[in-house]
Amino acid sequence: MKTIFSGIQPSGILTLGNYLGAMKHFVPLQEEFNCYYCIVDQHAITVPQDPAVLKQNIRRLAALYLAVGLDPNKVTLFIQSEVPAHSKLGWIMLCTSYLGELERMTQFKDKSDGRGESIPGGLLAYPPLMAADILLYDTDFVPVGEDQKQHLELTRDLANRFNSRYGEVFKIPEIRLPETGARIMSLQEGTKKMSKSDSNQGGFISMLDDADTITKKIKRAQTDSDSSVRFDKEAKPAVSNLMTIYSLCAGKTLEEIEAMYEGKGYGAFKSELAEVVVETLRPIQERYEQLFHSSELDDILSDGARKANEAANRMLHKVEQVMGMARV
Ligand code: ATP
Ligand code: LTN
Repeated sequence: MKTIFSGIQPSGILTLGNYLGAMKHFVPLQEEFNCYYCIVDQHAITVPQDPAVLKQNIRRLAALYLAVGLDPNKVTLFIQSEVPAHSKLGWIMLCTSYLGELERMTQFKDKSDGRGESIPGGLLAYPPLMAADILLYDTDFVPVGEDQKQHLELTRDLANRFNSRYGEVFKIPEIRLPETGARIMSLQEGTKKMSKSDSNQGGFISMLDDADTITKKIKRAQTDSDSSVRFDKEAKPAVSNLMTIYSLCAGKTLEEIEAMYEGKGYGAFKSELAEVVVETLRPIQERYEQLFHSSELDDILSDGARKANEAANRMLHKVEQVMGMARV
């Protein structure tokens, strides 16, 4: 059986972009693959986090993973910091990296922008830690959104570099991008990806937003200058983004959506889009509420950490052996 690994940061409440670009695709994969899904709290602390909020976001993310339909009997769901091999291999991967390649990462440049002399070192070390996450499990495929493409390429480079120094230890993982929805854009700024850490709340729909909030955010979403509901990423990026969301939530093609709203303008389109999004999130939110407060959630995470530790320690040991760091 081939192996899947993916991670999501508990750096806020997940957005519709996280769901459509990543989490939604995790569910069918559990039927065919050996899946590891991780709450990457050590990645989240690369920018300052409030302890109480972080704690809550970790639990929220765990509950959401299950609420979308992941089955703990089929997948290993765990918290990164509960598996120390991640930070140990992360250090080794950092030592395998070159400063130049880390400084070239777009996410590093975006997140360090405007911080002057106070750029946290963790932002630079972020991709080697992500490489460690993936390489610990002999991963074949990594399902992520498009923003992670560069990090995946670096992971492959680091794995190859390590292998050519020490022998074939790591499997070289491949990225798996969704066909559509790999990059859902902000509702307010069409050139920025929808992001849970956006300071502009109107830019994203959170997976836990109530119906009123979702409707308001969609009504206020940016549109393009003419009033036709037509898909054209270049000329009409804002409406095309809303149409992508519609298509993924309702299971309709873009052509079907164009036909439905021909001659109708944005008003009708937006109010029906709001309904479609509310209905997509409603069953997830209901299951989420039950899971968040359950002790079952803790049992699942403990069991996940146990299974992940077992697999990760095996790989870490192999790495330390070839490097001359293990006594046995
Ligand atoms: P942050 O804003 O804190 O940097 P984020 O919202 O970008 O976080 P991550 O936790 O880093 O989210 O990403 C989780 C997964 O969601 C990744 O696979 C990522 O590629 C995907 N993803 C994030 N934003 C989008 C988006 N706007 N469209 C599609 N996929 C996305
Ligand atoms: N960098 C990713 C989160 C992440 C991840 C991973 C994704 C950390 N480790 C391993 C896939 C595999 C992000 O920002 N979305």
